[in-house]
Amino acid sequence: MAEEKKKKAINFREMSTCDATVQMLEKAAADGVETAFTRAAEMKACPIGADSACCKHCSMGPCRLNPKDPYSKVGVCGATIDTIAARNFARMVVSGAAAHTDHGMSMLDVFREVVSGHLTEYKIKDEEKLRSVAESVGIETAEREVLDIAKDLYKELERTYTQVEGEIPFAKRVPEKTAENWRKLGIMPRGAMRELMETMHRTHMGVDQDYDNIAKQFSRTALSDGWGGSMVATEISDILFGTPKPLVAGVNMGFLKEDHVNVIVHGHEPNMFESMIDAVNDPANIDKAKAAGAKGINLLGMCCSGAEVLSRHGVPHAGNFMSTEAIIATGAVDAMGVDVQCIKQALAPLSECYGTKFVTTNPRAHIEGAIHVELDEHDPRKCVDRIVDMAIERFRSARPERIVIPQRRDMGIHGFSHEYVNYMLGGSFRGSYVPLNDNIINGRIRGVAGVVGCTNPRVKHDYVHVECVKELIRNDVLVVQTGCSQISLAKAGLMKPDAAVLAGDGLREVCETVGMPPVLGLGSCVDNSRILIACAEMVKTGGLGESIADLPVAGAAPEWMSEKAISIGQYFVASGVYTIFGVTFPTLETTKFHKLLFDGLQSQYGLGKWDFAVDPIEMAQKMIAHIDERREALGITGERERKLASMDDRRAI
Ligand code: XCC
Repeated sequence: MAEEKKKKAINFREMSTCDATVQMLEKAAADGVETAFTRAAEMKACPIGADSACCKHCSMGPCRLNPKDPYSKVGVCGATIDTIAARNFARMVVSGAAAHTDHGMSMLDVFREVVSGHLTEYKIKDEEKLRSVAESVGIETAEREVLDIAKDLYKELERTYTQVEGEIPFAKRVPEKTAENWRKLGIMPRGAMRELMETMHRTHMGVDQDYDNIAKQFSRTALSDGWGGSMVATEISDILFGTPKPLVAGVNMGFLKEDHVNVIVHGHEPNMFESMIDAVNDPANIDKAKAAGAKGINLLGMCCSGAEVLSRHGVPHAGNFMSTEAIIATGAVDAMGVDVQCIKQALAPLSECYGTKFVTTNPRAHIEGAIHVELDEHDPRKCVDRIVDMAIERFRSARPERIVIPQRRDMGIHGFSHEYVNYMLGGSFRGSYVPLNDNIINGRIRGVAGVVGCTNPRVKHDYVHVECVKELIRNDVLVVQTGCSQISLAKAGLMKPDAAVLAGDGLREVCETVGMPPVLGLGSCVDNSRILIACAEMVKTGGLGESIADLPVAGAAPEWMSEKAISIGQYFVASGVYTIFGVTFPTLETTKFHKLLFDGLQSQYGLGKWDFAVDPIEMAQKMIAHIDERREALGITGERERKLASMDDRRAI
């Protein structure tokens, strides 16, 4: 019988460099359960789809063009390969941007309810941040009550979504020359709802059929994510739950505890997690766990939810996107509560195999086979306490006979923010980006790279992230990180100050002087907005050009998989950043649309540009080449100083 046909043995060592993940994938295979790794090995990616040579926007098709000779055919309506690929790309941007902006909108919903006094479970935790965000969008804060400022801020930030005409509030943070260029090109975003709607309209059959014009609109849409929805998500989360400050925290599966009730939170929005922290620390719940025979309740995060609370509270992180199934395969997870985004549907049947209580909590994300307990922000404890109860019950009565917890615990420093970079390099009295810019100008730091994004079973898990970052720091490039990439590097030990020994002489000197790691984790994927703000600060500080496009910076998503990554990539490109992706790229190299993304956006429009490489060293070298090109254009290629900065030198800066 087909099902009984022996499947080819898979060598998981070739699929991941994460020891704990490999160990658990082997266990899952021995237990007879599938994972995304085994499914990817058995299912080839569709070649037509991978090249974006297929259009299914109407029922005259779906139309398949020939990727080997893309201009030999057009679709039934006459759509060319450039129109088809541009429309497909635009819709990836829309989906990714919608995910981030909807996340930002829910944070703003919580904020509105807090400010209006309807919601008392959450509070304004970071008043200093509230004031600084309000000031950045032109709200008067001097001698005003916190609540008054918060009400004005809510009204102002709502425009990020609903504004029909005119610029979104955080456009005020964009360096003037960059913003001027957007206005000239017609890509300064209006409210996200309008941009998302217009892009969906334009990509309907028979509307916008000029790839160049479509590219302008998806750039505007992506900008409404980066400088809009994502930025609101980050800033409101900081105001409500606190701006992260560096702290020592751990990642990996070794933080599961066999003698505790283990609860995992997975997804993206921080509010459910914040309430879960209260629930697992509630003495009543701890007593219940003890009565069931456990020593206590152990809470861990996964994916971006995990990155949020790793940064803010030092809650251990169990693993990134490609480890989520492996973590269930330990058998040690009593309950997993999930909200939105990056939750593999396979987690539901897999949880059933191991008796894990798999609980969806968000009205936007039900999963067949999961238990649904909806979270109402007005009474969040009702939902999270129920998850804890289910976890305790599973601990008491339904744990599998064999639990295996890989003994890997990787400590590092997490919780950097653009505010902290200010303080860290400038000191508490002279907080500024001057020292960062100065170290870039004098060449100790060659440039800054954002290495971010997902993991993907089509490439060796964690490997591309880690090797790319190692090559960058070896060449004096300071690396900032978010999302699952940050977890890959944390597992490799690069979030420790000791990792400075792997850096080039110049970067090492700066790291050792300040006591910082060469790789700085900034949080979850919406926190890529922190990187945008840092870029804007670098421009405003001076000495590195007048627009973001002038900066010696580059971005990469070495193992990307989600549409959110495409939106992030596009908002970095549209902001002026050279951005390189790995795995695969949804265009055909020989097409005009590809040339626009990989060259024209920069050469014709003064934005950034896309690039692609699968090999991590090639990827890093391409980023370094771009950084060097920018350094040359800025006239800062001169000999690098190798002098160790004394405290006097630092004070003098
Ligand atoms: Fe998802 Fe955000 Fe990608 Fe990780 S990095 S796989 S998008 S969890 Ni955001």
